[in-house]
Amino acid sequence: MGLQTHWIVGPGAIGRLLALRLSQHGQRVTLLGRRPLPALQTLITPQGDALAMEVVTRTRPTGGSPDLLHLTTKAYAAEAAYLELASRLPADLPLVLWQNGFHTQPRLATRHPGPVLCATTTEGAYVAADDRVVHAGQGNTLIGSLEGGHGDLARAVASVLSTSGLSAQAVPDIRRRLWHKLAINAAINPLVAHHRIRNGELRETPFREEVEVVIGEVARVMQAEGIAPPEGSGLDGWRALVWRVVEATAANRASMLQDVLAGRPTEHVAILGPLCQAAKRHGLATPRLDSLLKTLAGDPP
Ligand code: KPL
Repeated sequence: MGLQTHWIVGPGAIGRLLALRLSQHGQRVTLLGRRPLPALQTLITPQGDALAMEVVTRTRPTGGSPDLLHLTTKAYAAEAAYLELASRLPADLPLVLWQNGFHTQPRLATRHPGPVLCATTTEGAYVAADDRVVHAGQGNTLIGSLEGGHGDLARAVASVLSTSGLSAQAVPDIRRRLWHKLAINAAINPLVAHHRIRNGELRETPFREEVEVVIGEVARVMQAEGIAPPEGSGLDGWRALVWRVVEATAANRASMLQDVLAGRPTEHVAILGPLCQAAKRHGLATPRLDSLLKTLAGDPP
């Protein structure tokens, strides 16, 4: 399957990392954003090397359509970004969604007529300046379609990414993998954003208690949705997963806290919304998740 030209919509950390790694390995990339960006971009590798390269950066696409469209905006901006381009996209164009949470993915999978893949990544990256992205930590990316189809396409995308230095695999159960990431994000991000603390502080009183309450509610929703934790089972499996990530990211400011501190909107709707809605569908009470959703909607930036 020939995948050589990529439009990447959303020049945040993951969008730029993708753009620069793909460009570095000979793929033809157009990086699309709301404002003009310098064409000369530098990638700082995990080893500390600075790789400068020319990337086509545009505020709107020009020329023919690509082989693949990657949507790498924040979750709350994804649908609007897609709609802006939709009229000029061929009906069979494959779309890769890189958003957190589980809000955008089912909505765009229904709306887009072509194949839709979802990606979840543990690559660590941040934008250091308008012309510079730091690939801080090598991670892994999983790709698949929500209904488990389009296996050849998912394998082709994973292969292009892996060849470009971003380890990736096609998986038949991306829905489950997205909910795993969502469980981690739901247990960590809203609390650290609300209390304005680093991830590791969640281990201390009084936050530890709050995390446990959230994990308990998340575990009940997951059970009702038929989603098992990646290791172990039930509540203990979810607790082990969340506390392992808290430990591993103890010194970090989570993405939602960074958004709050920068005065940007947060992804609370994409992360907490699907859990609260699933709870309602199953007749479960999730008072702590509901109140975090409400609080974050009203928190001053
Ligand atoms: O993914 C994360 C984020 O910052 O968004 C972590 C650190 C794992 C917490 O949810």
